[in-house]
Amino acid sequence: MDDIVISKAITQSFTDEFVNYLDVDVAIAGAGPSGLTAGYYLARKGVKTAIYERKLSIGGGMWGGGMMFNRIVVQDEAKPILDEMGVTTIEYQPGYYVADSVEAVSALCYQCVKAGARIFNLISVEDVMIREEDRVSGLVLNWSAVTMANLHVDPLSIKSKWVIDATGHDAEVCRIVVRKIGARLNTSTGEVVGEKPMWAEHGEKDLVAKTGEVYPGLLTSGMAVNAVYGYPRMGPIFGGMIISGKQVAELTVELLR
Ligand code: 48F
Repeated sequence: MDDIVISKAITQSFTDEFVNYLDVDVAIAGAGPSGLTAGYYLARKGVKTAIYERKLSIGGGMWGGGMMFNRIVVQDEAKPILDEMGVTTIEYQPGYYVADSVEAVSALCYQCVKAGARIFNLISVEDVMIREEDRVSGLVLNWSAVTMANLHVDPLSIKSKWVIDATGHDAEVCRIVVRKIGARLNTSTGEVVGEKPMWAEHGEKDLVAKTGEVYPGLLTSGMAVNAVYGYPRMGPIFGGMIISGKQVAELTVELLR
């Protein structure tokens, strides 16, 4: 057993892959349920997709279910997606399906990676690349450990035809675009409006209605949509998140054509 071979295998294979993904079709910020679903459907269409996740674990807010009861609820429209991913659901009442959040996250992650999307965890999106007359054209990345330790270390950049902000409640990429270049987003104020109090029915509908392009080169999916447009949060119903992920993938495939 050669320790150096083990070290080489890890560093070389990671570096090869990272270099290969410096120029992608789609870069997704955030590996929560919407980012993972988007990655799965994009990769299934042969789109070169990289997902960058700040944390060690992927899955975002899905692990914890509702208030740490590790169950999620989805509605009729989302059930076929969970079926396709191989997640077991139980109909609790007509139109309300319960799933184990641990199984759901694991399945989304596995299917996303097996479909061909690459997930780079422990990497934070800290800035965007703006080119071609104010179009978002890539992401600026750093190790999350660098950010957490407040080290003065410069980041690296990746180029992307389209960027998807799937960073959840914080809508971080959209906020960066507004802050850094004073961009006007496709929202009522031109800025990130901020999410409104919990209202599952409206939150879910608004999310699906507004998933899409919010600025040239930049799309939003999942909870980031509600944060950007000023729509209600929806709590532990997760159907809208995965529907939004599928929808943003389909839209991006069209845009790439
Ligand atoms: O928050 P998150 O799960 O977003 P989502 O996919 O789903 C929202 C639900 O979990 C829940 C909800 C359901 O009703 O309201 O909140 O829209 O996943 C977002 C992921 O993005 C990562 C973050 O760690 C999380 O895993 N993230 C956030 N900012 C960055 C980031 C960043 N700057 N760089 C990289 N990853």
